[in-house]
Amino acid sequence: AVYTKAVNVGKEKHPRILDERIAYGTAGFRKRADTLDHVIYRMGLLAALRSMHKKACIGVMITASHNPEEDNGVKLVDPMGEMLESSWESYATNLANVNDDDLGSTLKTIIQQVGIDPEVKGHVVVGRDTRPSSESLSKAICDGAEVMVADVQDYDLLSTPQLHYMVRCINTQGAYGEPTEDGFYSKLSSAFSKLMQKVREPSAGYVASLTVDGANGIGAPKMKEMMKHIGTILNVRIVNDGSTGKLNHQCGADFVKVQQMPPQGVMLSPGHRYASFDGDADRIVYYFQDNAGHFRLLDGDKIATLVAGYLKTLVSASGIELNMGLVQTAYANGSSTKYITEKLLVPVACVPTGVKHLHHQALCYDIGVYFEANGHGTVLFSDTAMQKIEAAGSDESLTAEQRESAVCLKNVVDVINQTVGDAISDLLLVETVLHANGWNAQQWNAAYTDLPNRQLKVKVADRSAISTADAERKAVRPEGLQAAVDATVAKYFSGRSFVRPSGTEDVVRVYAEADTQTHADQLAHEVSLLVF
Ligand code: NG1
Ligand code: ZN
Repeated sequence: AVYTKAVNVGKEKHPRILDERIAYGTAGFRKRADTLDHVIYRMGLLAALRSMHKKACIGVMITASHNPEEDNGVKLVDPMGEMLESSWESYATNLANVNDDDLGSTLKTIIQQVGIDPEVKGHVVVGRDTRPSSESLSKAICDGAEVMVADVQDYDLLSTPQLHYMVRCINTQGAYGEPTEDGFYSKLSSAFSKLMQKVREPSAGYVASLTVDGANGIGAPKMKEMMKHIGTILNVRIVNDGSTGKLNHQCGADFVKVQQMPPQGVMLSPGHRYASFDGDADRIVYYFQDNAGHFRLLDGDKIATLVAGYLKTLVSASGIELNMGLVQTAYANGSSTKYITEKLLVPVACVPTGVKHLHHQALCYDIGVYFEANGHGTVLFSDTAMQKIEAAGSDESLTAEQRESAVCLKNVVDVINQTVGDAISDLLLVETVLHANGWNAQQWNAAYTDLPNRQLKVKVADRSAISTADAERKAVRPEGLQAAVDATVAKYFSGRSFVRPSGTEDVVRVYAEADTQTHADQLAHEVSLLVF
């Protein structure tokens, strides 16, 4: 009966209107919002199946992150708040592309292949960003999940990382926190308040005040809510809060990172600290104007090194034995990798683009710090790490100073959203470290100097003609491309460049870095000509 109902509700309320094939990629499905209704309905069906299979609550987020306002998208969230397991991506793609009439039989096939017990009751939770299209699309999710007789809980407006947090809280019966918005703010803000109470050097350069660009998205109202819980220990001014500007237009973390300039609505004042969220608040970058009047970006690499350095100090001060690793992608600035390896003495792993790869690798350490250069990242603590940190906080055989560092470490853990990169949580984490170190943005930036770099997008007939290996740092197809890139790179001092097909846009991305900005621009341009 559910199979027939899935077909009927699909035909009546969410008919397939898209002719071209759509694929579940690194960020789920993303397209123009007006072509997505049936895809989203079907993800409601699939989320219910996934929930029945895992016997756990599954999340669905409606957002297209930093894409233009006209786009939208959908992502499924697995039981511990992580991205949907890769093996299910093909079920998602398949279900999204079949004709309305074949919906029932496709569902039946998935149920049989996976071995799902049809008697299990599913539980699906839904969140959405502030896009105008998101409200009706979230109804399509509910329709899909309800056809499969799942319980549906609609959280309405949430940032992407908040939805991930809810899923984990629900599936751990509250051990990770309360599965409510208030629970989210309370957990993070109470840990943050304790960390900010610690006294620091009187001569310190830290000032507890910054400006946040909300990208005219969900991050602005959610950050405002967080500030109600935080009070006066941190002074945050929010611009691009969605009251006048358009989502992601001339603002937000992606704009600032790629354009390497401040967003609309921000007049840089020297010495002040700024941060930009992206449209669904899972990315953050910082920036400031230096004494010479130059715009300086503190991107995901800078955040990762700041956080890793601090954690390393805390771990060693608490006398706990824990191994730590840092995970990057090929887009990480070469200077950051050098600094982490040679100065911080923390091992670095390089993985392909996409959060799921970073997250997966970070699970290999007691403490795994991962960040994409674009500002998406977090820190993962293994169960062993958590037990050791908890125990050390009250271990009488340790010195008072060691115990205090362990308690501090525990509070740092509670400020972090371990499910996924989270702009609000990452902001509190960065502020914690700057406060502890007594640093202003300039002092933070002084750790290492970024190599000048450039990212370009190249439109090509078929981006799948390029395939890569070695964490996307080498092109293996088409034949001869890598040799040509190598020959070009060899002409530049400190040159590095690679090309890869984007997983979220129909373009090939070119990245280049070199000793000067002019050279980085030239190298990127020369390499982009090789891609055609
Ligand atoms: P693609 O389009 O595959 O490069 C982009 C980002 C990723 C990741 C995804 C998902 C860059 C260079 N790429 O992927 O890091 O964030 O979007 O949003 O920033
Ligand atoms: Zn995002």
